[in-house]
Amino acid sequence: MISKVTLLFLFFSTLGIVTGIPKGFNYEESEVPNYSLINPIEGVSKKEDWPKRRQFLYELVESNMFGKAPEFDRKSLKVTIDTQDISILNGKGIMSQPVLTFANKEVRLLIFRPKLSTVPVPAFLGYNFNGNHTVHSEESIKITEEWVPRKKDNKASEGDRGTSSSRWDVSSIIESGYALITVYCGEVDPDFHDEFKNGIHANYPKPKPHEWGTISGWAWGLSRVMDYLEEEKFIDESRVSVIGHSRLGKTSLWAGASDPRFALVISNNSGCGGAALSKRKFGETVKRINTSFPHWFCNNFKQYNDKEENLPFDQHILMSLIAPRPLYVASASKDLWADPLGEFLSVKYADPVYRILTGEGLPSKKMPGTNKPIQGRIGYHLREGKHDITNYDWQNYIKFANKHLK
Ligand code: GTR
Repeated sequence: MISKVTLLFLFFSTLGIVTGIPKGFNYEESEVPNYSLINPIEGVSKKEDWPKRRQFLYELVESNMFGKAPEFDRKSLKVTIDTQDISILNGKGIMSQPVLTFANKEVRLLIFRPKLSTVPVPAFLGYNFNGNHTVHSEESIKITEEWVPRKKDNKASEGDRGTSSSRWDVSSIIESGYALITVYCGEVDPDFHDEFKNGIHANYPKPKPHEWGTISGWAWGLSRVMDYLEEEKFIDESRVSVIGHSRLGKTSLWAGASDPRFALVISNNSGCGGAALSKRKFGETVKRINTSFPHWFCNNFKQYNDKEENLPFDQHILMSLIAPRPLYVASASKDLWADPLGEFLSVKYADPVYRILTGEGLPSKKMPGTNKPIQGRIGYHLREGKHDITNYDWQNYIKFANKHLK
């Protein structure tokens, strides 16, 4: 007799809900097809050759994957201060919540900065998934009025305060002398497909096949935050690390590639469409991501559904576009959906670009074991555990930022 519990287990495990890993995809190294990758430094024998090669590669990735975002007139960015700064973390930090208005959207920043600093501080900038009020339990954090996922009527509520706080190591960040700036991604562009009628897209004509999807829109939003940071006085805009987890890690990578003002770039478990090589077809595939999230990439990317081998580049090119700025990619051992080895190989194959431009790259050609970070001009670690961003990850990002930005 099979018990009800076993039946339920079998039912949910076919859906991939028990393991967290969807079924019907490849998780076997032996099943990875043969693939060939373009050489990022083809025709580049010295530093001076890189800008031209980079421009060619940038346009390839932009027009086939993320999509071109519109120009922005900085004079149209409006800043509103409608809240008071408050003291947090037993007086060690100050919290502020300015609102930026651009492309007809109001986007509220949540900023934590060290109280005692007399000079502008370096910062981490990254989106959150569910609203600023989920990042920390402080009750004066404004609750977003925009669409939020997985909630009744897609409305955020008081009950969500601090529910994502394990993902934001605010005290370590502040105590290490950094500010943290976070924004709810849904205030820039809600994370569902409606033919680009919502979010910042609504302010522009419907995207053509080579024009911006939501990830490119989110990255563009981070550039607007950067426009603001260039004007305000507490944060040193020349030392901003852009960071993101998962879909927001894909976003931080594209933000770093498309805007050279980001001094350092961090991708946490970004997987398919982020750091992982697509041609390995390990875990999530191009077809799956374009089907589940038709709004994330530009329409041209859909021509590679089930045809990864036809892609004129792979994700090591996205990594290369960030050079010479420091780049950190992190994976998690149980996050097979995001293909940890594919994420490592991407940075490994971008290493030659870093070597030519800076003389320094990834410290090892071999993938390190779990919880054994390697940090050169490129950093990488494989954290023990599941798809998530934890204090362990933050400790390594802070160390990496200390090495490069202090
Ligand atoms: C998954 C998606 C991944 C990743 C993840 C996330 O459903 O397949 O590519 O982005 O969502 O953002 O949490």
